[in-house]
Amino acid sequence: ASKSTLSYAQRAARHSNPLVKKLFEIAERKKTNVVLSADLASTKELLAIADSLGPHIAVLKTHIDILSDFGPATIRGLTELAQRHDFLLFEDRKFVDIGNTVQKQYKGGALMIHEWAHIVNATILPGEGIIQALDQTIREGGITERGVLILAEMTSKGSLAVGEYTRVSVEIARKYPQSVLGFVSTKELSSHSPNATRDEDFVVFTTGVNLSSKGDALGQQYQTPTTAMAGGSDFLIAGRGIYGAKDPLIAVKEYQQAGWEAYEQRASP
Ligand code: BMP
Repeated sequence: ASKSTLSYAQRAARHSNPLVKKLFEIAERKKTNVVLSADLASTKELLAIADSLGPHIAVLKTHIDILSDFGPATIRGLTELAQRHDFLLFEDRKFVDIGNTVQKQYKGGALMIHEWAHIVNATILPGEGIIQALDQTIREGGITERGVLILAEMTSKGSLAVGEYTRVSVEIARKYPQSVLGFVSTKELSSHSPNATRDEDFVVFTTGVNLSSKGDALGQQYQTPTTAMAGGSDFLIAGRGIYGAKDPLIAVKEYQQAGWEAYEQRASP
């Protein structure tokens, strides 16, 4: 069976990566495939929205460098809320550098990303070394449940993350099954590729999801939860559509319901 016709529970049961298993189990348990892109500017606002919307999301995505007051209280708060509300933390850091530099940015530095973020992302623009570097830190870093998503496409107008770049993203992902969980992309990429193996199951996270807008004034381009899920997405990343709504709690429930219905439609036998 193609992975997109399987349920999250079935995929959890047969996946070999413990973090992907956990992610699918959370989705199944909470009946949500929503990833909240919590692009807020203070720790207080970030933790408040994580606390109130936490029960409705599978993953909280951060841009931790947007915060004006990042510190130990941010890490403590996020970690505590992730446990309490049963979601994972994804730092949208988009690493792009030589492997040696990226290891330093990931493992230590001001942001301590490896310490608190279950998931990070990276682009293969620098070549395979960047993924090799992150994989090494994940395998040898002494913390379990850490993984990478390769940024295989982008939603902004004129994006150059297309064609050969996207194809090689998938090829590199196949070489690091212990740490590469899947992709950030607008649609399913891997199972159509000629080198796909029968058992591989990459997770697709899709940004640029919005129920009511087509885009913004700076090149962002949106699709709906329904089209994203129909295209093979597994997790829907929404930011302003949720936190920018008049009532974010009502909004997150709408995205949860739309995403879950589209998933059930796809996974039903
Ligand atoms: P919004 O739903 O408010 O447009 O936010 C989208 C989020 O996803 C932002 O955090 C942005 O940085 C991120 N993102 C994106 O929009 N397109 C991509 O191709 C990759 C991203 O990480």
